[in-house]
Amino acid sequence: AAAKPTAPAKRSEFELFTFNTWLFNLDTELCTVLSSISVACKQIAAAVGRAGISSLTGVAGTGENVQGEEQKKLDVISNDIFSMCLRNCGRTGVIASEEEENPIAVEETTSGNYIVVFDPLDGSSNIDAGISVGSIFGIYEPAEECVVDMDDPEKTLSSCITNVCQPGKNLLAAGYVLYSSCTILVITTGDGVFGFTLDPYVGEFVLTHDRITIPETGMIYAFNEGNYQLWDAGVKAYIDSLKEPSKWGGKPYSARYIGSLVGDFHRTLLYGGIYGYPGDKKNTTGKLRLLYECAPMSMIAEQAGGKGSTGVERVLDVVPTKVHQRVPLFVGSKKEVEYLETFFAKKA
Ligand code: P6P
Repeated sequence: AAAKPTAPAKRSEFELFTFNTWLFNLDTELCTVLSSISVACKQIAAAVGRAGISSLTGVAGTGENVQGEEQKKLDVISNDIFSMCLRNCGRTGVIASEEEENPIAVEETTSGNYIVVFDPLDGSSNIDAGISVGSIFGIYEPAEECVVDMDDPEKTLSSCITNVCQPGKNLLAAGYVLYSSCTILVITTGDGVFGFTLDPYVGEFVLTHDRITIPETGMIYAFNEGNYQLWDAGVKAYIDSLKEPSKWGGKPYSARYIGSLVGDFHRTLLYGGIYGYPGDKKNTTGKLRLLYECAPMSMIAEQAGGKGSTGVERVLDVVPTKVHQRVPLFVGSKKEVEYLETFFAKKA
């Protein structure tokens, strides 16, 4: 049966179904966290949109982050904005950022006690060229209070994160914001996927994609083929097969890759296809991080009828052992991810 539309029929052209209206259906505590994230992303959208004007392009001069990547000015600014909004909402117990080595216990917590993991500005190497970037987040609900031993906060916080953040069990909400030709917030709380486009004149995210479903196939693949020689035989054979017209009714797959996960994933979600970042000879677990990149994107894909896989298992079944743990990621149309998995099965 067709999913029920979420937005009521418009009573007037001036009636907007905003993100805040959509939030009213949720638990108050979660609603507060998500509202604070939407405010952070509006601020980041403004900073990204004015980067060239406000001298916000270029490197921060803070050296490399925990990922070994040179921080951009906007990486630091976006991380600060995200962290401040999450602290000030009073509902987060612990926050973990791609930009911070260790998770942070939030003193301002008054209730809720959620664990929020995020990549505040993914793909920031694209900023100076004005290419799409994005923010990615996941919200986990701890089964019990995350008791932080203030004598050894770092250790207990990391164990708190890895014990609590079981993507397949208690990833309550997952989402991203794409900063591109439009600023669009895409989110799931476990009952479908919804897209809200920022109306810059009203300053609100407005529902534009009511219950997104990913197309069965898209005949588009997004892989960085510059790494081809580093990939194992199964992945090479898979990529080679996409280029054989005879296998696909006379027209091979199209390659589309902008080097920004949020942009490549969003196109895959709406047009179908597959995004892949395999492990390789240099990095056997690939580049993307489980908790705040692979798991949120996989939850969104599954909620839209697609799939998120490491090649050999469902991403949401991976039990984390480290905050910045990396896993290979293949995500998109279910049929296309399952076709890729046959090349891993063959190898096995
Ligand atoms: P490569 C950006 O650094 C990122 O984390 C993703 O947004 C993107 O898909 C990927 O890495 C690009 O990595 O190695 O192809 O430049």
